Amino acid sequence: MLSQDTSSADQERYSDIWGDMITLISESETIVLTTHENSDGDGLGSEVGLYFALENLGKRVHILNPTEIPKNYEFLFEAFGDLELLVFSPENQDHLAILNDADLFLVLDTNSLQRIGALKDIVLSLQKSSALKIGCIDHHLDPQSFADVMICLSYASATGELIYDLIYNSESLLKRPIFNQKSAIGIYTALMTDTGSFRFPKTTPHVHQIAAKLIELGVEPSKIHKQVYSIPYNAMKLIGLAISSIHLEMNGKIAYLLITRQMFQQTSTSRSDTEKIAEYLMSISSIDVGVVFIEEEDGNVKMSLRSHGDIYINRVAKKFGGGGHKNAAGCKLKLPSYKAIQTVLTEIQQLLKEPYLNPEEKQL
Ligand SMILES: [Mn+2]
Repeated sequence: MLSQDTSSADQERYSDIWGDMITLISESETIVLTTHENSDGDGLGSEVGLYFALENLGKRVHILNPTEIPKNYEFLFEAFGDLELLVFSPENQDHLAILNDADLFLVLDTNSLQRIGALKDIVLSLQKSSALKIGCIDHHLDPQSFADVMICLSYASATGELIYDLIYNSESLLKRPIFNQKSAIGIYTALMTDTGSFRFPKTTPHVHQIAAKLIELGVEPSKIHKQVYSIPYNAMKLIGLAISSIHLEMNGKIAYLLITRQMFQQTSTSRSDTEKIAEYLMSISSIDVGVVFIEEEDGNVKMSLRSHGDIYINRVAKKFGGGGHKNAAGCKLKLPSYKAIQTVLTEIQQLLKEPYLNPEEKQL
C-alpha cells in the first residue's frame, strides 16, 4: 500500500509510484470504476476522466456507483452519449454480470469500503473467490487495506490530480497519447470542485499546470463552473433558511447550523441541495471550525465538518466512525439532532483546547 502525507509531491510524482497501478490496468481487459456514495465532483470527474483514458487503451469500462448522481454533475454523463452511469442494485442481474466479468474494480476518491454501500460485500467476495483485483486511487487520510494496489496520497488536492498523474505516467510509459478532451473535462471538474475553484491550501503550482494542460485540451472553465455551481431557486431558498439558523460558540470560533427535515419539505429540496452551505459557513471571519448538521430521512444526523489551518477536524469525525481530510471531514450519528449537536460540539471544543499539530498524524 502506498500512503503518504508529505509534501514531497514533486519527487513522487515522477518516480515509479504508478508502476504497479499501470501494470494492474494493463493486465485487465474489463474494468469497473466506482466512487463513494453521495458522489461529488471529484469522484464523478475522476471516473469520467479515467473512463475515456481507459477506453483509449482499448479496455472495456463500466461505471457502477452506489448512489444516484447529483443533478449538477449530470452534464458529465449527458455530454458523452456513449458513457453510461449505472447505479448499483444487488438485485440487478446485469450489474452482477458486469462485476462477475470484471478483471479490475477501481475505487476512486474514497479509501474506505464502507463508503461504497452495497457494492462492498460483493466485490470483497469476488476478490476472494475469483480473479477480481481491487485497486484504489484516493487522497484522504487513514486508508484501509482492502486493495491489491492502493495509491492514497493525501498531498493531492483531488483524486482528479492523481488521475491526471496516472494518465500522464501511462502515456510516458506506453509511449502513446491517451488524453483527450472528454477525459480533460472530467479531470478539470474534479480539480475545480475539490480545490474550491483553485483556492484551497493544496492548490499547488502542479495543480495549475494540470489545469493549463486541460484547457489546452479543450476544456472551457466558465462553462464547467456554471454547470456545477448554478443552483435552482429551491436550493437557494434552502440555503437562506439554513444560513438564518447559524449559531456561534466559543466566541465565534465555532459556527454551526442544522438543516431539518422540515426545511427540506418547505423548499422541496433534498440532501444534494446542501453542498454549498458549508462554504458559506466557513466564510464567517471569526471562525476556525464550521459544522453543517443534516437530519436524514432514516433518523441519522449527518454532519459535514470544516476547519481552517492546522486544525485536524478529521479527528472529531473519526471519533464517531467517520473520516476525511484535515480541513474537511464527515460522519453520521444515530441520535436526535439536539443530542448530536451537543455531542459533537463538546468534541470540537476539546479539540480546540488541544495543540493543533499532532505528531502522530504527521507521520502518516
Ligand atoms: Mn476528493
